[in-house]
Amino acid sequence: MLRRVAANVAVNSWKGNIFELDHKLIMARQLHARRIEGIDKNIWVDFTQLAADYKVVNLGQGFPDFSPPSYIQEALCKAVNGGCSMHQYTHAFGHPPLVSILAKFFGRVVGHEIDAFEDILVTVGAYQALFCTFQALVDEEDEVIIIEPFFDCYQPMVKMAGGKGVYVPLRPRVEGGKALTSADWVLSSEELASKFNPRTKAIVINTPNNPLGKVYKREELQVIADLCIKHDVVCISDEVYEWLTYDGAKHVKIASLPGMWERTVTIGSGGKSFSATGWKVGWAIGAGPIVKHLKTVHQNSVYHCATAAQEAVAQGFQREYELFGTPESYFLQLPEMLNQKRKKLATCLESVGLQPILPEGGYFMISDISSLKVDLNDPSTQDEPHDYRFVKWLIKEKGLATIPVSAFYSPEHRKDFQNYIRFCFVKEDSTLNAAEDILRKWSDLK
Ligand code: IK2
Repeated sequence: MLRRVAANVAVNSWKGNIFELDHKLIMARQLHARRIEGIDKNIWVDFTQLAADYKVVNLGQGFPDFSPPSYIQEALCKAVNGGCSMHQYTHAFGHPPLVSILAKFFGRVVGHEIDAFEDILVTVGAYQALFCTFQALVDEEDEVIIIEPFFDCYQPMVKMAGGKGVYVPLRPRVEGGKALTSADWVLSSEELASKFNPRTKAIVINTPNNPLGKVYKREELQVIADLCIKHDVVCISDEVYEWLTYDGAKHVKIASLPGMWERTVTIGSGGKSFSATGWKVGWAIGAGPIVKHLKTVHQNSVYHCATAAQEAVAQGFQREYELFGTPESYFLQLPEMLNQKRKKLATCLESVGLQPILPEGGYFMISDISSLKVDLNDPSTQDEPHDYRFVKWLIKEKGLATIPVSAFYSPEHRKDFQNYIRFCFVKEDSTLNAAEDILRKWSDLK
């Protein structure tokens, strides 16, 4: 190869056209690895850019546009001013104060003793915890069952690990009318059971779910747990919104069900826990014999996460440990505050004819857009799913950013779910009011 390049460079230098040649050579050889084929599009990259270009009211990406609680900001400042060690590497698999308090805190929640140094890996956000999990556990040809709709990165991450995603959709139960809450979206136990086979290595669940807001009931989790145990399958449980449940819905950790601790990796996020998504501190918790493989990926890729941010999250959990179950706990205050915002957005959407599916948990609310008659005449988007076209139109023409829900489906099921868009309600009331103004003006014109 090198010799060929050298020869060609010589010829083209003589022609005085070396730059053109370099370009052609690169094109002649497939540069990218096959494992990244078909996953170059990313909803967050594309739609966040579009929202920024059009300076919109942003109910798109899931981040609060209000500050984290003051005590956690102070904890970060204290950490940053805390001397040399806060600015240097800490323990590769998690800053000792953080893994210690996570072990204590979640040991109490899950009802199982957790070893701070064996059973926990601290990562760059929940995102990297997911990446380490798939890389560590999924082999070429392994199948991974993914329940739809799903946080979009599961599919490319399974592909990059060489595995095959096998998809099972939650379906709206529409007897006697439309599904009104996320609890009306259910799994068929038979359909789920039919997806398990000897190649199945893992199943991914997300509760509370992004984008739907479904909070799995204990009975629903038991069906999944029974299948995992029967088929000797690992459960990857993404629980980044675990504190955010509404109207009496209760978050249950699948790792707490009998026989599941040994086969579950639970993923969490300091960013979502403390409304500080930019800090990117996450974790994977599970039995040591599983987590040690995640550590292998971590030590050979990222190795370590920012010390000061880990220290601040540790302080936050220490405080929550002491206040757990009391009115001062942020993990109680945050869902109370978000519940008001959830109701505000639902009322607004209903009043303009956008029937929302009321979420039982999480940051998001989805809404059916099939009844809206909009002239989507932008030729540049004509090959895209309906919800993508609609969201682009809403950004460009009305100045409101949301996210198309078909992005949370596999390519094979995407076409069946292109009539919903997702709103993030974890926003200042002024942002929600601005969105309401846009929707009202538009509905008055219709
Ligand atoms: N898992 C789920 C289910 C998430 O929703 C997220 C964050 N997603 O937020 C973007 C959006 O949907 O608008 C993550 C994992 C990643 O969390 P972290 O920020 O801790 O990496």
